[in-house]
This record gives sequence, structure tokens and C-alpha cells, in this order.
Amino acid sequence: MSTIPSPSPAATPLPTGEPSAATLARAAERTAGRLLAPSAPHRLADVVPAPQRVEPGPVEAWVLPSEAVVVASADPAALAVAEQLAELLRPATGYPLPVTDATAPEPAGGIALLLDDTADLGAEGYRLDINTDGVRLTASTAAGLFYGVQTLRQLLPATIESAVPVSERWALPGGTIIDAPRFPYRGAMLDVARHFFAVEDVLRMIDHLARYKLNHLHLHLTDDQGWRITVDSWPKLTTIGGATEVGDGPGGHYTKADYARIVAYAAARHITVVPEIDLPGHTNSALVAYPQLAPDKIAPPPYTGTEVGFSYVDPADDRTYDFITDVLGEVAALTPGPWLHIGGDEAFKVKGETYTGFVERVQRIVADLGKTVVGWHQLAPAAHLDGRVLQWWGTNGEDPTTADAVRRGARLILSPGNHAYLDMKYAPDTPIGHDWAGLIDVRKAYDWDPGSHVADVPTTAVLGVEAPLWTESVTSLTDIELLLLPRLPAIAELGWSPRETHDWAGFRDRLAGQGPRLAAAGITFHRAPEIPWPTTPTIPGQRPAPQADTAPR
Ligand code: TNX
Repeated sequence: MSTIPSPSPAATPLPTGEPSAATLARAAERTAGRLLAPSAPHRLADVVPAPQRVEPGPVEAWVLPSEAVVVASADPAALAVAEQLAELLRPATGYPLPVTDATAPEPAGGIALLLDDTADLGAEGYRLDINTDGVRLTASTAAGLFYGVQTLRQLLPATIESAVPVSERWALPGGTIIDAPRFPYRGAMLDVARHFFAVEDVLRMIDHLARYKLNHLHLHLTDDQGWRITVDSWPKLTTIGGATEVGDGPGGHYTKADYARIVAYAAARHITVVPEIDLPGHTNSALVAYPQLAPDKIAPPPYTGTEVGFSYVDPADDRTYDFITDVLGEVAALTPGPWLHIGGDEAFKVKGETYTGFVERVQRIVADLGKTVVGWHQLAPAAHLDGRVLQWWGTNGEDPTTADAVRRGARLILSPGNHAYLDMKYAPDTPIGHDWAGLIDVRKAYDWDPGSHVADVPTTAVLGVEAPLWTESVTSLTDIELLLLPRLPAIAELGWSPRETHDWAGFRDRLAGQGPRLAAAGITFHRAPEIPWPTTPTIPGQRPAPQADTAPR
């Protein structure tokens, strides 16, 4: 089998009158022999995260033809998802896949995307029907269509992830999937403060989130080692506070345009950005830039180590709250999503009523900006405020203080340190990462239930899950991917899939099927030994992806 000789698939549709791509593929196969292992037929249920309901039909119902059209409801949001689908499929197939609209889209031998607000599928649900006539995807919202597209993508052969054309039978299993998430909040966090990451790296991480139907990206924008977002009214936060990071690196920061680019890229993938300004601790970089915020009004030296808990803004000075109002106001104005995360963790030097008084004042600033406050669960003892969300990162589910805050109205995002922390090592020999919360192999990341994890917190108070990636030891995109994959899909499944589908053996096998996809897409992942990874197909013309713990540093 050979590649279709075209470096730019979208630009070179097969001319009419020429043999079809399928004919070409067969001819190429005969003459060149097969370089690729035959693609095993995919089962309709081979999807991560596991869908709510799968009704399999014929093992192979339909093969995407080279002349397929993607037809969508005549609505800009539906057409945008149709275009995203076509963009996903064009590079590997080399097919033109034109996108058209219709009032009542029908597959007609291609793919139809229907936006139907009378469909009873929920805000993020979708229905996918695959039969001999093609693919029909139905949802009440563009987000639902987008998630259906992610499922469809996983049902095609793994080589669909190739950036260059591959000769392949683009076969799909038949049947129906009806799917919707268990929890409304499914997220991951990237700490861009300990080490700064370029916008492109963040965009690539957003792609990984989208693949597994996550819908929130939490950016930890400030910490002792660096301040990463421009604040016009306090410019030295970035010019001085942004110029450092852990170790000797140059740091960096996002301009407002950079941040807007991240927000827009995420929004196009139905992902909401949750910005965090960590207060009152984790603020050394701000104190270096503006000593008047410091309790002793003396600028501390810049900090590039990895200790925590030593810095804090002066809770007794009104100017601190003016600063916070300005900063949160500017960040809120750049952020279309409802959330503002105010940190609150490890403020070891601001105790008792001073701490709760500070938090209550900052919670009100957030509410006055029209945003919903999120903070680490250390916020729990402070007074409740409408809508408040606590991000729980404990390692022991017996937490009466958090349970009490929930009784007073708080909702929880679950990020248990010993299951969901992506900066923990997989095994003692993982080259980067921490182990203070223990080692987290894929099974440990998967085997817990967000709905019942914290004692005396009912499932109804759980907004969802988030996998945080702290970056004290993470310095490159390769590092990010190594720690993210394949644990992110485990956390994504806990956030999306109904509890009844929870099954380690089944998950392990479905996850194994992701290996060739990630490899074909050139994405680094940890070849966790407990997962039965299949042999990765070689895609002609593409460098093999780095795959091991030993990825180049
Ligand atoms: C604890 S988790 C922290 C972070 C560190 C992390 C390292 C949390 C809210 N605070 O400041 O980066 O541990 O794992």
C-alpha cells in the first residue's frame, strides 16, 4: 500500500474522470504491497470516553467514499463543526470532503450533521447513526455535534490521524450511539507559572482535551515564580514579575492578544478557559514587581525554586484589594466563561479569621464582576457565596471541612492529588514529576468514583473532575504530553461516562486502541506497561512519534 502522491490533500482533489481513490488504493496495494498492517475492524464500542449507550449493527456498515460530502444544518454553528470534521478527515484521506448546508440534511452516501433543538439529547449529548447510507449525527447544540465528531473520528482506522494521505479503507462499524456526559465540568489544568509555555503549546494541549471531550482548561496564570498575564493597570506584573520561572529560564507572559487567542481556540472546541490568579499566597512574583503589596512593604528577591507557602499579599492593607479588583477586573473582561479561580491554597502565613476574611472579600469582588468564584478547597471555611465552587485536591476523602462547605451550598470539582494529579510520576523511574501524593499509574488514575469520593458529599454536589498538571519539573511540550497521556483519557472517562460503564479491563483495552492514533498524530505518550498497546502502524513519510519514558529532554 502506498500514499496517495499529494503533499497537500485539500488542494488536490482527484480530477473527475480519474479512477476513484479506492481504485487507486487497490492498485497501489497490488503493486507496492502492504506497508501497513491491515486495520482491524473497529467495534462501535471502542471509544474513549465510553459512550452512554451503544447499539451495534453490522461490523462494517459503510466505507467513506472519496466523493463524500459533509452536509450540515444551515446554521453557522453546525456548519463550523462540519468544517472541523472535514478538516480532521482531509489530511489522511486526501479526499476533498466539501461542506454544504441543507434544511434537512441527509447522509446520502456521505455524512450529515443535524442541529435539532427538539432532539432530547441535552446540552452536550449527541446521537450517531451509521448505516449503509452513511453517517447521521444529531445533536441539540453545536457542542453535541462536536462531541459526536470526536466519537466518529475514533471509529475510523487509526491512520485517520495521519497528517499525510494514507491509502486505507475508511470503514466504519454500523449501529447507533446515544451519548451524553455524566458531569458538566470536565477539565485539565496547566501551570504556566512555574514554567512558561508558548501559546502554540497551550493550543496543542487544547486539542488533546477536545479529543477526549473535556470542556474546561484551567490556566494557573500566577505563582511565586512568575506572573503570566498582562494587566494594563499594573504593568510591572509581567515586565518584572513575568521575567522568571523555575530554574534559569527566561519566563514569559501572555499579552492580552495571546490570551484572547487561547480563549478563542478553546471556544471553537467547546472548551471554556478558567483563569486562576492565585491569592493570597503564591504571590512572590507580584511582590517583586509591587512591594507595596507585601506585608513588610519590602520587595523580596525573585524566586525560582520550588518551595511553597512563604509569600502572601498584605491582607490588612486596602490597597491589596484595589490591586485584586483591578487584576480580576481585567482578567474577567478578557474571559467569556463564567469562572474566575482565586487559588487560596497553601497560604500558610495567612491564618484563621485573617484568611477567611480575605477570602470573603475576594469572593465578593468576583461576584461584583458577574463571575462565579472557584478556589482550591482551602477556601472551604469561608462564608458561602452563591454558586461558589471548591476544587478538592486532597488525598483522603474524609474531609469534614469541605463536606460542611458543601452543606452550606458549595459545589465541588474533584482533583484528588493521588488519582488526578498529572504531575505525579507513573512509576519510580518516570524521568520527571513528583511523588508527594504517591505514584499514579493509569489504573490509579482510573479507579475512583468522583460521585462518591469525598465522604458526606452527594453526587449532586459534584460539578465534575479536573486533572491538574503542575510544572515545576515540566519544561517542554514533550514533557506535558508524557504526563498527560494516557492518564488524561482516564480522567476524561470519569467525567463523561456513566458509572455503569466503569470497568478497568474494558477501559484498558479501549485505551490500548488510542496508542496507534496518538502515534499516527505524532503525539508523545507514556507506553504504560499495564496497557496492551498494539503494534503501531508505520505511516509512510512520517517520523515515528517519540513514545517512551525516555523521550528526549
Ligand atoms: C501543591 S495543589 C500545590 C502546587 C504545587 C503542587 C505540586 C495545590 C493547590 N498546590 O502549588 O505545584 O502541589 O504537586
